[in-house]
Amino acid sequence: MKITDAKVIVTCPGRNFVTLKIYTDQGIYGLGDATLNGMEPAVASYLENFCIPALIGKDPRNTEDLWHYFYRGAYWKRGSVTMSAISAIDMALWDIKGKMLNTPLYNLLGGESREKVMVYAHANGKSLEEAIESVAQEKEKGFKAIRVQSGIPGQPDTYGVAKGAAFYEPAHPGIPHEECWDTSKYLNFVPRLFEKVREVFGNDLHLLHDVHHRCTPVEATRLAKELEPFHLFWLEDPVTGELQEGLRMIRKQSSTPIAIGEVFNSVYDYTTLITEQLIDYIRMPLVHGGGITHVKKVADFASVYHIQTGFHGATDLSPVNLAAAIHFNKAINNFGLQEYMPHQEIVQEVFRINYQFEDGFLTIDNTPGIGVDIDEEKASKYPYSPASLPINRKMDGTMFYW
Ligand code: KDG
Ligand code: MG
Repeated sequence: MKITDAKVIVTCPGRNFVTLKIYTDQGIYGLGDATLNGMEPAVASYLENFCIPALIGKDPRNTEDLWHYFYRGAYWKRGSVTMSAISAIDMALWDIKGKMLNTPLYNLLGGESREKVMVYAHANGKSLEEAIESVAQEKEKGFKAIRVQSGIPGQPDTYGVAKGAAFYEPAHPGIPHEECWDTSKYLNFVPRLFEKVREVFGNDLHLLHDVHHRCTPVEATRLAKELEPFHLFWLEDPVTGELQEGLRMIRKQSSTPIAIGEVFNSVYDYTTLITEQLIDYIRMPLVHGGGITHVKKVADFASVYHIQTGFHGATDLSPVNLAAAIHFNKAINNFGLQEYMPHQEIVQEVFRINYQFEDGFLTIDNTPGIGVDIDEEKASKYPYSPASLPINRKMDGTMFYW
């Protein structure tokens, strides 16, 4: 079996997606997600100029060797752009493998460890009251786990809060727009938010919160301790993950579970965090973490240390990634929770999906491979539209993490 061709499809049905399609001499093709929010053309270019020419003529069944060809074989390693490209190649090859063997992807990753995967919703509001209303709406839809983000009194912008009635989408047309941030206002407010949410909804609902990398270890430790009475399912990205040792202080002083790594792309981002048991959930998704081949190894490594998966699943990850993640989560033993921000309806004009939400869980059908397809004619009607993620400054203008 040989790879005969591959192409990159960039489309914008409401938001940008990059999809890699790999063709074989046996009429089977595979799809992989290569979307990296705000950096789509960079990944497309790496795929088109460096990866695709090297793929032609290779045997698509050799997923392990091809992963190492593009990772180990490349002198310049890691980084979100190249790892997203490798992820897409790997995902598409596993899609081909499943189609070739006429079986859904989860059967190749361990079979069925569970029938359905629990997912969490996003609730957000410009004020505490609006956030509470939003939690009620998501609970009404059947979600058993809900992430809560709220506007902070006295602070004009807050991560995770939708501007209008529309869905929360952080990327905006053109160059990055600027947001501003005040950590002390945030730290004073968030425990009050969760106190209220528990008071209104009781203890059964799983609650999550995303700090989005904005605290120092000492600030994050204070927050994790003050949130302890409200029993969060997880506190996400409490500090930036660039310094893995930064998680030690939080871990030593608080029992609030920690999830980290939606911006990670390698097992080497996780080694200290896993071996020292500094975290509880790995967030690195298939689309940015080197695909199924690499993330399976990270998940297996994590399982030895009682750490579970909690993959990133915002709307800037395509349906191809989400379907692959459902297969993955269905198969492994140490699945924790999957993020689920439903895509806008228009996305389904371009992508035919094979998963379904019901009562707080996602299920996937038995279509061979990953099971998602793309309508290229429809995709071509929605050309790439440049958009960037924001940048963030402290109130005095100092550049900060977004
Ligand atoms: O593109 C960036 C978003 O995917 C990210 O900000 C979303 O933090 C996020 C989350 O937890 O979903
Ligand atoms: Mg996040």
